[in-house]
Amino acid sequence: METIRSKFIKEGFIKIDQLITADEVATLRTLYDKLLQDTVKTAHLRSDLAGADNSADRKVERITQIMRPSTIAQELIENTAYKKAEQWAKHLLGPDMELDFDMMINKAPNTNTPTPWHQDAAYWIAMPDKRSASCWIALDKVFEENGCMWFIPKTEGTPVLPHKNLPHGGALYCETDSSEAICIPLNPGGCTFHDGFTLHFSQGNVTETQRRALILNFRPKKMIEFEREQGVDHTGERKQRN
Ligand SMILES: O=C(O)CCC(=O)C(=O)O
Repeated sequence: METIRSKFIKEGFIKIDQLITADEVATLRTLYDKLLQDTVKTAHLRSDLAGADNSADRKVERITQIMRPSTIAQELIENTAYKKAEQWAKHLLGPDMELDFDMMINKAPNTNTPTPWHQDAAYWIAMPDKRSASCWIALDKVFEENGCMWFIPKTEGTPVLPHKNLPHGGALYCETDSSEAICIPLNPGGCTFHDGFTLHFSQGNVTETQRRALILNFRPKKMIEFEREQGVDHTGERKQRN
């Protein structure tokens, strides 16, 4: 465990082969699919990371993002995934780490739309305590062709780079040299953890099936309070804040 922790601190990401069991994955998949299909209940939390292009040939959501899904499906929180991820976050960064927000990111079949290179901290306000850990849980087998995660190992003092939005309010992206990027395939129930400054990306899904990921973000309790005091609850528009 200690080597994993040092690797996370040094490189900014780690992989855990099996965070949750097949049964826990099955329970999450059921809840996940229900939320994906419920465009009414999720409307205020839902958007396309690819951008809201409503032209005739773009009616299908390509990268569906649903923020804070546990605010509408409380059963999610009861899934052991949340407890196990929190234990890991505390192990990696300290006992004051708590869940800030959860989100779903689904890549629909045959949509071939990458999530561009970015750092999560670009989305967040600047915080005095910069510790954070995002647990990206695969609910499907993930590999290059359906959009597994890629990371660029962090170097000391990596700053937040300038980011722009994809057209139509899509994801934030930045320019980076990705020649050292590492691809992390996972089985269902496996996960990665990355910190807010680590550059990451995923290729588009060119397979016949969806690619479902549940993401849980942890940061110090005091920083969650700091965010909430400034009205930040991770349900707002996508823009660079840091
Ligand atoms: O699932 C993806 O394609 C991207 C995920 C991501 O950017 C994140 O979890 O911060």
